[in-house]
Amino acid sequence: MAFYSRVSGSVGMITLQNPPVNALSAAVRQGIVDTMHRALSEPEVKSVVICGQNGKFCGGADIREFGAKMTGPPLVPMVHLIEAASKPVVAAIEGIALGGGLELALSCHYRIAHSKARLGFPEVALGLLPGAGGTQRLPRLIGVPASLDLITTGRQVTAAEARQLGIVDEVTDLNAVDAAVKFAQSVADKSLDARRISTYPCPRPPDLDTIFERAMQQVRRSARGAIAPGTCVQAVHAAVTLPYAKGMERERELFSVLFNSGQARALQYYFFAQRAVSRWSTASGARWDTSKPRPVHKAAVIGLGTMGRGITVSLAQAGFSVVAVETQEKQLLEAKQAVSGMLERGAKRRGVPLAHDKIKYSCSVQAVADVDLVIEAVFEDMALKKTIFQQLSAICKPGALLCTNTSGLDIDELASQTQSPELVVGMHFFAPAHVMQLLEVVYGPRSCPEAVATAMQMGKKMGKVSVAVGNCRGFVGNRMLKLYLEQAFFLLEEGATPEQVDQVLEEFGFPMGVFKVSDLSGLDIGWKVRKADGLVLPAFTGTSARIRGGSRYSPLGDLLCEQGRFGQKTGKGWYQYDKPGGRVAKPDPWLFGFLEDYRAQHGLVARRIDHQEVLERCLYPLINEGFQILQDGIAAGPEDIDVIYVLGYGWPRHRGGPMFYASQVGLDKVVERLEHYQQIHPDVPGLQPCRLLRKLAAISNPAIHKWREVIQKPRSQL
Ligand code: 3H9
Repeated sequence: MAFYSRVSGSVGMITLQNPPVNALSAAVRQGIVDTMHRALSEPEVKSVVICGQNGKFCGGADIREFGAKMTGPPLVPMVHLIEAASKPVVAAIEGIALGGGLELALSCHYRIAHSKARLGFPEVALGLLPGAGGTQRLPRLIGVPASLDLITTGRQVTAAEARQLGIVDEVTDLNAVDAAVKFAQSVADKSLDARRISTYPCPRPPDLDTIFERAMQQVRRSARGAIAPGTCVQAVHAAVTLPYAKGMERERELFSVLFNSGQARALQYYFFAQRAVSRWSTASGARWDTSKPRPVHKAAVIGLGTMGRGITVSLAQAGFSVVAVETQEKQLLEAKQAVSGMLERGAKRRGVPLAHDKIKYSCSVQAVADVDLVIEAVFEDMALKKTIFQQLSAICKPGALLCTNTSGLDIDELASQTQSPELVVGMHFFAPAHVMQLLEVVYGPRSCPEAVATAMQMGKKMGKVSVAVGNCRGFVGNRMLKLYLEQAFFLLEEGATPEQVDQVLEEFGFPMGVFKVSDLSGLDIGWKVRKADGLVLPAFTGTSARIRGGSRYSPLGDLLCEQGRFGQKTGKGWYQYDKPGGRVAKPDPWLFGFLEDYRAQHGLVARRIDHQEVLERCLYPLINEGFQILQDGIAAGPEDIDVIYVLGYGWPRHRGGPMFYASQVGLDKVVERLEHYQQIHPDVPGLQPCRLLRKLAAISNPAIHKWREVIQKPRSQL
């Protein structure tokens, strides 16, 4: 709601009250309308200040209300009421003025911001556009190019930048509400004619068409199929080309298209999913609210390859003292140089404080004796990791947490090498570790709740979104990815090309198709793992070359590696590149010949595979594995899986994540298509719908937030 008070005799104060971010719920909107009328009717009141409780102006429309029927006064008439007021209205912006919150501020006649406040229009990230006049007022205030930047990207600006752009009138380091009250008193008698932004003409730059064409191209390039950014451009276009009232009509039409779209639903689901994963729980019943993290001041990283370097940078930038260990002197020197470069680039590009002095380098594992937490980041080699964990267990001080950055090996096996298996957890970072936002925190059956809580909190301090997952081969992300990769290989065997598969996946919204990603990360990585798993057999012909453990297996990746085609690094992989290390993928005629020979050798007849089959064959087995993961209790809920896929694997955010996508497609349809493909390819693994998926599909597609009720029932009942 909104609370009304009178300060200094003549200033009516409206305080928004809706924790945690004073979002504009129906009650708050009603409160603003009622208190505005009151302030305008009280003769003693000469001016009005609008502020938010608890140091936060307003986080925008209340997203929690979006799914329900609209009640209370709408936002647009509310902002018009404020702008049309006969008494000056001043916004006192502390903390945040976002989305509808900034629109509320723009309807006021003046804006005073605290120096630490952040302002912006993040609607685009929710699949929306600023729909309470933001697309029409902002361009009138700060011009078209700056408005396009803020509205299409959702970028938030500091108070200082807002002042520079002309969004706020004053910035203060002192109490912004007190400053606003003083300001309101000083302008009490001033004319408001020049203060109503809706009456301003919209600046019309001479190169208007070029600006909009460029903006459209830019959003098309980066949006990967998301419709909101382009629609934001159209709404700003209306501000320049139409009178205000007509522009508002256009804004309403465009907002309504977005609001009712599946993409907005997906993005809003994702907004809450990303927050829900911090309220983690484990299969053994440990929980975020009952488990206390241990203090960590000093951490160590063992192994300074690509991952170890990124983790070191991330830790140092988060303010931790780091001992970085690499036993080979030459590699230590190289790593030191690389880490310095990464820190400098971080400082230059993102303004992160330089943190060279936080890192001590050493060639000896003994140097980690006094740290609170170690992250092992050596090669994916179980024997090597086991030796390191034995050493760490002997060297580290009692109570130190021992973490591994393995991307899929057994945490429990590593824990069993130590004297305190309860202090062992996985911290699975994604490359490049100082950039990627995702951290899978993997708990083993013996990991104690404090160890999980500590790793989760460490991730948060490093600016990551941490997701707690159980221990199994590949954990959540890579376990599901295996199914996706396998299907892509099978599609090549059956007649598809890497370009065709990649194109379908890129049109779906992945930044890169599966084969381009494979070339980028290096085909040899998977090859090493498959070799260690005994899957790579010496070359021989016959059907057994394509069978492992009774299931169909495609050795295509292995055969490419045998040819030295490791991807970008060797200039050849699924595609060809102009040189080793080249980035631009070109179809390779050699590969077409190779695939033809391969098919001929194995008696496979190439067929035409359509777009839909490529998509369903790649995505549905991955989704099915997601349900199996839920069934096994490896992930607590669909949100965990979706956040992992969006942040770690390039799943398009506007499709919500694989589990949300499945809920939109319809679980019965996913089951039906999997069964269809299973009938045609009975030897292909991963096509049999799992019990949980079948069960949920059978109870007529419950909404995704209801799945947990089914999942949480004892597994025997699934
Ligand atoms: C809009 O305004 C449309 C209009 O243009 C037109 C309409 C016609 N509503 O992120 P945090 C909750 S669209 C409801 O962990 P932080 C959030 O769920 C809106 N709840 O904290 C969480 O709840 P819980 C445009 C909201 O400090 C808690 O607050 N506005 C809203 O890291 C804390 O959030 C946006 O898109 C909301 N609007 O970051 C702003 N916002 O504790 C979106 C937050 O139960 N919000 N909550 O998990 C944000 O960007 C960040 O939450 C914010 C705080 C920067 C505000």
